[in-house]
Amino acid sequence: MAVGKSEFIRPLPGVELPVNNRPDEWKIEQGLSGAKLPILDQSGPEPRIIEPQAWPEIVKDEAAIKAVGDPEELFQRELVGWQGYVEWEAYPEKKAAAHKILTLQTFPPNPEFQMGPIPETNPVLPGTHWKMWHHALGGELMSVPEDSWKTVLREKHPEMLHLLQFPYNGEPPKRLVTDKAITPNSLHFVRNHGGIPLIDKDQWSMTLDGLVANPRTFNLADLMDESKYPRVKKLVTMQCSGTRRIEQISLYAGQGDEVPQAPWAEGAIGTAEYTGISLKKVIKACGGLINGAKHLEFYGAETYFKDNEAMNYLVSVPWSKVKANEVLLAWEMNGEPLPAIHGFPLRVVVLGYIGARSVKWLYRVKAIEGPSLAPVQSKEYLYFNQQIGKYNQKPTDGIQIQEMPVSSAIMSPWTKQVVIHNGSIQCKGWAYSGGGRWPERIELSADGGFSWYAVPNENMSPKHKWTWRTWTYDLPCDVEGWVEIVCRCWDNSLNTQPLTVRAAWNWGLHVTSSAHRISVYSVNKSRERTREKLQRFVDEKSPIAPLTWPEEFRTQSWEEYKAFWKTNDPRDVDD
Ligand SMILES: Nc1nc2c(c(=O)[nH]1)N[C@H]1C(S)=C(S)[C@@H](COP(=O)(O)O)O[C@H]1N2
Ligand SMILES: [Mo]
Repeated sequence: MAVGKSEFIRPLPGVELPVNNRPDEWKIEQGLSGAKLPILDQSGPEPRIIEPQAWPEIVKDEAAIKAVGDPEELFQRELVGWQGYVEWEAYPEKKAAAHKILTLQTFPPNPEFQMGPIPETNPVLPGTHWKMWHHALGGELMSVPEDSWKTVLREKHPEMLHLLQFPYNGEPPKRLVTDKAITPNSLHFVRNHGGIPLIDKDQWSMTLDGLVANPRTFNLADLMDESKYPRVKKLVTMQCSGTRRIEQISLYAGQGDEVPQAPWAEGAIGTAEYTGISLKKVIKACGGLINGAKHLEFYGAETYFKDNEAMNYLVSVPWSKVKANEVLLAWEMNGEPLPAIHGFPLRVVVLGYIGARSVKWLYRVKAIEGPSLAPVQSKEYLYFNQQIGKYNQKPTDGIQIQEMPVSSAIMSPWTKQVVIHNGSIQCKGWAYSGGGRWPERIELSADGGFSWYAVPNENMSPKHKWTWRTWTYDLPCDVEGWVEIVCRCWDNSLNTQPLTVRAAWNWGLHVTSSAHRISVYSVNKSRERTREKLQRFVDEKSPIAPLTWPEEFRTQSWEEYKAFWKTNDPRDVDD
């Protein structure tokens, strides 16, 4: 009987191995355990090692927290029929109370996953901090994490990849991302910054105020009045600027914003037909903008936490975008009422901008002079220069991301996959460009980006101004072994994608728009020998996977071998 591996490496009884290093020293030296790597400080007269530091002790001043007040009263539901909605922006004293409670205690650190192994669980990350912050305030927020998860299970497809349980962030698995050019609602990715408010549509209303001539409140029936607001139906691709972040995380983790966020792959993008009206018409109904208003700030009903502050979800878009009729207020998604998870009963849909501006569970639109100062607008969703590091950057160093650059991704095959083919590898994926530009040409390379084949037009889904195009292509590939398949898109302005992740680096881990690269192990069955060999695996009943296992049968007989040397030059020659 074979000796088990663990038996083999166990030291002999009574023999102590003379080990001075920590057991994982080799892994640390090789960068295979980045989170534990000590910092090397060379800035002083002598080099110094800063070991990973222990997290400060968790503290909680129960008495002082209690003295702030009764959570049931402090943080109560703002409106009848709006489960999970606590209003913050209208009550500075309430914000102050929440801040006090959050700073009278500390929370354990988030588990490291960017520089450590990503857990093999679904949900991948639990979102422990966010749950704790909601529980720390209590009141209406107490049951939000649990209620939100129930909504996920009710509304989303059972095959969704749950990247972050709370706030819920999920994307469809690769095989379903581009299965249809229009994404079914249950498979559309979800990016939440907080809980999912459950709003009774009959109790819903929205206020338009700030720098408008006549501030007004609208209910759904008002907005659905076609005699006042012409109905708009638009096919729109929503893309989170974090899409494909995993490529940046896997190469060089380093996020400007320390909060663990969804390690998005290629599925944080989806396309749906939205029904609603143009926001411009609603602003007109309020008598238009006044006093130099240039931006519209959107308020989402859920609670967002940032730096020990509680707030609602706020972002803004410029008036020029609204004026062009490119900002919709939508209540239907693919012919159905918006699912709760996508903003029921009404959300903003900003055509051609990153998803972050398309505010869900909208309850207020405020006309303001400059871009919103709220953190999602001013401190997050920023595009930094590559040379700005974590300890150097400040928010004004980043470009506020609005329109995504042209991008594309391969959904099949998967990276590291062994593909048996007949001379061409069947590939499929998506391509998208922000700002109302669209994919004109999609190109694939089987040699790392030296030669490119164009996907024929008939293999691409129809062209629309605000949407992606899905595509399929049989990529010619003669060689065997590892090949690097690359995909890139040219949009109608002839913008294309940088060829490497590093060439378009962002410390904020947003906008991974480089050409998508995957490594595939090509097995070309159109080659006779490969075909025969594969048949032998079948005949010999021998497993063909995994790649690194030796073959269990002889691949050449001695007769064949000797015959070769008789008819060919020998290994060495004398003259
Ligand atoms: N109220 C609110 N609106 C929001 C968000 C949010 O967290 N809260 N997330 C934004 C972000 S970052 C994205 S990418 C899109 C995602 O839309 P979806 O969840 O419907 O796919 O919603 C945007 N609207
Ligand atoms: Mo997003």
